[in-house]
Amino acid sequence: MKKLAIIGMPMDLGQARRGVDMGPSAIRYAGVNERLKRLFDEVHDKGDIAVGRPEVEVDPVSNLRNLHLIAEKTEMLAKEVNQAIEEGAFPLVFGGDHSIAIGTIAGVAKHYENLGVIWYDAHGDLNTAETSPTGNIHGMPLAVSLGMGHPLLTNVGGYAPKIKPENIVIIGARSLDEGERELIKKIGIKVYTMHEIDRLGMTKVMEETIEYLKEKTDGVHLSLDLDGLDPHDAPGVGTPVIGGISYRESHLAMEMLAEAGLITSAEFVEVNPILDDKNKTATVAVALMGSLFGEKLL
Ligand code: B3U
Ligand code: MN
Ligand code: MN
Repeated sequence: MKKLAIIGMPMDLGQARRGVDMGPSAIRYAGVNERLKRLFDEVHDKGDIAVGRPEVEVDPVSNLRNLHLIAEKTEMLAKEVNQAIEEGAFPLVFGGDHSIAIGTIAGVAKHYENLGVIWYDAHGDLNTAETSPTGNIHGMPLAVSLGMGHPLLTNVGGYAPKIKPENIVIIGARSLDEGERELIKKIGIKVYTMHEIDRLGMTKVMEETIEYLKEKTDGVHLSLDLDGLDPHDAPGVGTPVIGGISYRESHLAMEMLAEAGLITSAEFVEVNPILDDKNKTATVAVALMGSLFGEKLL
């Protein structure tokens, strides 16, 4: 019995551009339910987490914009994700900016001894208040999940850390801050930047990623930031970075993950329909979900 639980997280508090809170609506508009119903025995769309319309925090904690709100709302998401897993469903979360991953991973990681994470992104999202050039928490969720950052964030879900550096693979990086580069080297995170993707090809990158995670993890979360793709293919994102992963390479990556049967939870984030071109980015996200869950061309 293959069950899917869809959870929308309409939150834009992790960065400064409004509109990414409409991501879950845009993804549903692009036909996600109909598409995934063919691939699961049961699809339960649980609707959206009640983020509401909170005023952005007037008194920001130093270099952590909307800290309290994000801690509170990601805690709600963590509970919902946890419940979906307890019900025996595969949790699929729609963002929202990438700060939502703090909640998704908090809900997932306690179900595994060694959760693997594939972070498909132009960015490392490994900043802390000390290293962040912007104070935007969407640039911090991977560090937070490793137990680094403000305790209000690292303790979402009631435990920390959620994941270990050796169980992480970053794919598509091309915009890393100085502190992130240092951290990657210091704690030993596997990273396939665009250089390796160009050099090895996506087939080899995914073969190596699957091999690397297969043995040592008992579940793998896919956190896919649409800005990992090239802005030509996914223009509706808040911080586009040229020179990214193509639509075709991304399909191949998802198909190889489907074949490997490796992924146990997923989130698709940073879809901003206000910045998009006729809902192209949400449509791309839904197509990639099709491949991730085993859709075949023939
Ligand atoms: N690394 C920068 C920029 C950034 C991170 N994530 C996104 N943009 N989407 C930061 O603000 O931490
Ligand atoms: Mn990101
Ligand atoms: Mn990004």
